[in-house]
Amino acid sequence: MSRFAYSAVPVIVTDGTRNWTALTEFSFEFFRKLYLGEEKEVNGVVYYTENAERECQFFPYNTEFRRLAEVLSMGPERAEQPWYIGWSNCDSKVGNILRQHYTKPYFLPALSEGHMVDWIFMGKPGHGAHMHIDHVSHPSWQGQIKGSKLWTLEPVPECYNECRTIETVVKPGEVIVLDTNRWYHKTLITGDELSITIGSEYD
Ligand SMILES: O=C(O)CCC(=O)C(=O)O
Repeated sequence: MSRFAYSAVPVIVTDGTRNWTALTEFSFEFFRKLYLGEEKEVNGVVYYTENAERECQFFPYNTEFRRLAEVLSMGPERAEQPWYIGWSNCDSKVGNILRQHYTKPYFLPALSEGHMVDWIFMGKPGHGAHMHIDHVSHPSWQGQIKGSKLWTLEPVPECYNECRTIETVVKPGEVIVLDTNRWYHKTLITGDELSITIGSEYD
């Protein structure tokens, strides 16, 4: 706890997703069905019953998408092109289903509070998030469900004498714990699999 959980020292826990069924269950198709429901085609037009009643934040990064539903309903031609996005889930019905497939990582202190808002990042190899620092309330954990993600971490100026730039690849099944308020960070999906991660803040 003192060395990692609240020290702002980044750490990767290689068995951090122990017992999570998310590793076998989560996929693009899983999220499509979860958020959009079954698709119906009427006169050549595809309709979805949108399941999520509440939308939360959506990060389009370098894409034209404005909503998660646009991503999840894109056609095969668009899916071939570059895309990387992130969103947070505020819908309790969806959240309850997501949480059947993962728990707060086992290594976090029992008394630490998980936040009910989950963050999901998904997208193709060769893409990721630009370098930035967050202004959120707490440090975060992020579980790598599918694909591999290269993280580049740059220290804040106050720590230049003691901290160094870190580059590390997080692989499926691993969890990165990072204070994104204190480390500038950017990501790049490596390998050739779609990347899917789920994460949350903790205190
Ligand atoms: O997972 C990613 O690709 C980006 C995550 C991120 O930038 C964040 O959590 O602030």
